[in-house]
Amino acid sequence: MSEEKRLKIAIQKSGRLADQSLALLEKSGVSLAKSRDQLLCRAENYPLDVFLVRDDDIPAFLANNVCQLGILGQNAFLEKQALGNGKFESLSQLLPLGYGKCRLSIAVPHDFDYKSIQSLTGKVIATSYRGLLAAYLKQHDIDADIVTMEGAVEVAPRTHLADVICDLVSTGSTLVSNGLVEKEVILRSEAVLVSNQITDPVIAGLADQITSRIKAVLRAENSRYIMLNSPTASLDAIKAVLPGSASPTVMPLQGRDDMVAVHAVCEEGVFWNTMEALKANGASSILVVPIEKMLD
Ligand code: PRT
Ligand code: ZN
Repeated sequence: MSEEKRLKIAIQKSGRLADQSLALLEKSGVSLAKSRDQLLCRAENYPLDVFLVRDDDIPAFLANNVCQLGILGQNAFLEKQALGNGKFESLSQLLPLGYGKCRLSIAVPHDFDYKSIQSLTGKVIATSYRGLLAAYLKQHDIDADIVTMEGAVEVAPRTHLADVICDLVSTGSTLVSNGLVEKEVILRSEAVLVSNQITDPVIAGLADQITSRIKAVLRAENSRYIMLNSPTASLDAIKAVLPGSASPTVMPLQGRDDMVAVHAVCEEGVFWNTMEALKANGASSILVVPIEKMLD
């Protein structure tokens, strides 16, 4: 009997994306043996092996076809492509995943007289993203020196290693506590699902299936099911207020000619102001519930 073909996916072993990447696979119906100490984790109920690695290694795992799918920050992926001399060109981004959001930005000390990107001419910029920074400077025709640092980029100006920095920012508190001010956003990033060019049709089928399950999970997470009663006369006004819902289901309410029940999937958040607007238009008994799974 031929050996079962298994899809292989690489995710971050530990770090900012690790927990959410694992949780996303589990929500997609893959149950994994819990050990985190090993490199490889076999799914028990799906032909999938999960490689737990450093995010920086994921593009190489894909380029060498050790894995066919990977989850990493778009920043890390694009930086590898920018530096890779074509090695990572055949990899493609399939899907943004909505977590690990950050931006790659240029920040300057608060007493730096920054007028425009031209102010960077002749300056020394410390970064862990040489490839993306160099491309950005080239695009803006700026001649500056780049110093590559693996970590603690934010201390470079204070230690006179560099004039300014280019680093990832999420809340901005690291910049503030180091007396730095964000001036240019080079890239807005989040975790992405990346794939290599899959030639085996069985593996390609598995990759498609996992990708559409992940899509469905993300859609369900962003969607809400809303139920309400509407006066028949104000149905159009209420439909107009329902966020991101093309065609709600409208049902009669027994014994009431003047009222109908409206059910809809809203593919975006339903906030208090929407509920209040629905109420102002005559809606009553408004119920908003999360959706666990969704498949078209
Ligand atoms: O061990 P391994 O190599 O796998 O992990 P790592 O240390 O290289 O990466 P990790 O876990 O720190 O980050 C993984 C990914 O998370 C990054 O590639 C980004 O896509 C994403 N991400 C999201 C971030 C941040 N937000 C972030 N804020 N990565 C790093 N930071 C750092 C940033 O470099 C700076 O030092 O956090 C600091 C700034 O944060 P704020 O909140 O103070 O602005
Ligand atoms: Zn890393």
